[in-house]
Amino acid sequence: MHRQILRPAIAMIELIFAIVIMAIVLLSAPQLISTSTESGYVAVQQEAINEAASQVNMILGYSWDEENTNEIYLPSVLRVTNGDAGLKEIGTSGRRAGTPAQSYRSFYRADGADFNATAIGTDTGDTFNDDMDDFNNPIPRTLVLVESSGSDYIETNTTNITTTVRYGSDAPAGSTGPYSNLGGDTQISYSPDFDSAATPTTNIKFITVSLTSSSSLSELDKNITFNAFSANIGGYELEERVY
Ligand SMILES: [Ca+2]
Ligand SMILES: [Ca+2]
Ligand SMILES: [Ca+2]
Repeated sequence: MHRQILRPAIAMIELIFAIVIMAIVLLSAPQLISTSTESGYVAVQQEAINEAASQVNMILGYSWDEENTNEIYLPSVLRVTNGDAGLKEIGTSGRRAGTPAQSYRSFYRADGADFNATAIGTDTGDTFNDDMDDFNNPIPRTLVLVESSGSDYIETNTTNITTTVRYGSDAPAGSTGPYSNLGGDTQISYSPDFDSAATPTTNIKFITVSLTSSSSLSELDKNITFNAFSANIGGYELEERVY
């Protein structure tokens, strides 16, 4: 027997639901468009933040000072003029307080020479940047430009990236120092004060990468700063372990 199920094409209640849903979709459309424009701003900003973060990481990968750039030798700890007293060489040991005698971290290079840390900036004979402070560049460079051409973009925005490398205070924080009092101190804390400048030369270099953008759009009108520091501790070699 042939059975047929009869069903109306569309029930009135379904039609009402469909109309209501369409109305909700249409109501939220302007909101979706505005959200996607804002996420475009965020994408531009995120791009700039990534660029600044990789700039910091890139600089941290370079030699601490020009006097550490000789690739024939393992970098030595450099002498500084305005460092914390506790970070000086103990006698003529070549070492700081607390540095094991077996450590590579010495004030003397393998050939017996020792060196003073140099001034911030590029150095005589540099054909390219080869140490951290060579990247000190107070002149901002344009990082991102959102063109305002036609109706595709709403705002022209220029984000500037500024990189500074400078000497900072290497003094221990609070009353926990000095560093040389190793018998008495179980903990020595250091809090970098990136707002202050130290008279060169010290055992710490501050690296600051700032993003500045001015815009009538609050989403883009933001300043973002990355700070990092690197210490004058010389280099080390990995020992080979034979099994
Ligand atoms: Ca050089
Ligand atoms: Ca250099
Ligand atoms: Ca330099």
